[in-house]
Amino acid sequence: DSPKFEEELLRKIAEHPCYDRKAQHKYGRIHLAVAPSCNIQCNFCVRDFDCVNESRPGVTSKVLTPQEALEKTRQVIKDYPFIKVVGIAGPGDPLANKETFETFELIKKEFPDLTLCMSTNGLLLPEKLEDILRVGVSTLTVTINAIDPEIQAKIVDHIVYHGKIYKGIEGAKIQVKNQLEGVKAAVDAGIVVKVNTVLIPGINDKHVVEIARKLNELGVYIMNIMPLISQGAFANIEPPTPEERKAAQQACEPYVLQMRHCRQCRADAYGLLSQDMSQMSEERRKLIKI
Ligand code: CLF
Ligand code: SF4
Repeated sequence: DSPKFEEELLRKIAEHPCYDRKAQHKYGRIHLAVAPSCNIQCNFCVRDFDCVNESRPGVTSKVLTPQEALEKTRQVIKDYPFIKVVGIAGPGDPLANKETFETFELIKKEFPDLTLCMSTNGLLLPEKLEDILRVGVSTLTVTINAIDPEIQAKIVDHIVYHGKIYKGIEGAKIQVKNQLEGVKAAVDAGIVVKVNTVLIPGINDKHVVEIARKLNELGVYIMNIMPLISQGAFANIEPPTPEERKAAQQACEPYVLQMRHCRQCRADAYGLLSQDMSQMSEERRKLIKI
């Protein structure tokens, strides 16, 4: 680890609206919705919509090709030069879509100074880490809702891994193992890792501190505890109250830095976190041709 590399990473954190609370009002991000497929089935997910591991409920982002994504980035960066981060966060799992890597390659070639960011369920993280590093991703989010496979099995119905379906505990064991190994390898390779945890009352609410302790051990930079979105198989579970979420964050804080300003963005959001420009008027969209 050269001092120059460290310095560069610190700059990236300071300019990342999700990783640094102070950066959220100054710097923005653009999400490129190039990744429609997913390889797992979370019980709180309805796949007509964006991945809710890093997203807002009930929205469907239009999927772009890598070339369209590059074009959109050009247009948006021209109008919003304060955007410093290009993220791929769905609408499915970025690692389950080869377009994710094609897109990052195109962006890196044209915009070498932008920070490349990605959010994943982590199932394919160990085997894709080399590609992630090759295309230049430096900030990575992994959604970890449990480190105990018994609990994870209640949250994810099944996974599709190397062409085979694994249900319940069998799938949970594979996913948890890959997530933890993948996070460790990513941290060791110099990627700044964030973990998103969906707080699900009665399922993992008593388990989050155990997750936080593990994240500390693995060298995770920041943890984002998000409230459950009650839909799909979990439609009947009440989401946590703001007080319950706050208590969970407080309990985890001694182990890992807490993110408290998440906006649960769409897979095609852009601008400052506080102003989601993807919801701007049609006229404005046409004006800047996106
Ligand atoms: Fe996007 Fe996520 Fe990167 Fe940020 S969002 S891929 S880390 S650039 Fe940020 Fe949005 Fe919350 Fe995500 S506010 S949903 S944490
Ligand atoms: Fe849905 Fe995201 Fe879970 Fe895939 S990883 S099932 S897209 S919430």
